[in-house]
Amino acid sequence: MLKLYGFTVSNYFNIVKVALLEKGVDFEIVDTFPNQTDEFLGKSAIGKVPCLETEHGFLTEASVILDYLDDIHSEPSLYPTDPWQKAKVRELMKYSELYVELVARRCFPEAFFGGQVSDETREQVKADLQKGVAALRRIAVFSPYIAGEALSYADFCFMFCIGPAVQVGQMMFGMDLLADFPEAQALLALLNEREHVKTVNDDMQKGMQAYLQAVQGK
Ligand SMILES: N[C@@H](CCC(=O)N[C@@H](CS)C(=O)NCC(=O)O)C(=O)O
Repeated sequence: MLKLYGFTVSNYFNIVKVALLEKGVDFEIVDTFPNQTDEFLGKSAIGKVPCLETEHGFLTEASVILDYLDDIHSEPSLYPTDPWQKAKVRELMKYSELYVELVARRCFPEAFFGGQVSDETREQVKADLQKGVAALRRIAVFSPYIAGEALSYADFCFMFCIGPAVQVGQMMFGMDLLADFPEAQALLALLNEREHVKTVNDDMQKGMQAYLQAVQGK
């Protein structure tokens, strides 16, 4: 059986977890915080989660895992069959990750972990976040899903990337990234109605305390 390593608060872990649930694939969760032990580096070479254990070995990087899952469990597929439409879904996934989540992540130390980031980082993140969200908006469809009429991986990537970005926007800059973005708000409301999204979000809330204790205890 597939084993998914990670922890319930990790947004990248949750993208893969919700995909497995939506696809109805049997899998087991191995609760794991990112770490640099030799044992874990033997599974995830960079020590990050998620990491998927398969009959062939270990696989890392959320989007790579998603591709693999769609290849081995193509029903239901979370990619369009049309190559162009599939590429557009992947483009949306990239934008969510590179230009929204990874930008916001630079402020995670201050927003979530009691640290501080430099004024330069703060200003850069504020500008880049707005730029990233505006860019995503230019290529998103929202009818009602982010890539069009069909649910796809891009919806889950968007949801789990914009979530922390919105939190960073509020906590660091007192700014609501989605205030003038009703299409995104409507999509998030739609996705939050899904049974498996609710499960993932409930588990995230339950795991938050343990995670914060583990991080603060370091
Ligand atoms: N590019 C990676 C990012 C994964 C990632 O950043 N995971 C976080 C948890 S949400 C992590 O393991 N962080 C620990 C670290 O950066 O060392 C992916 O797509 O899977």
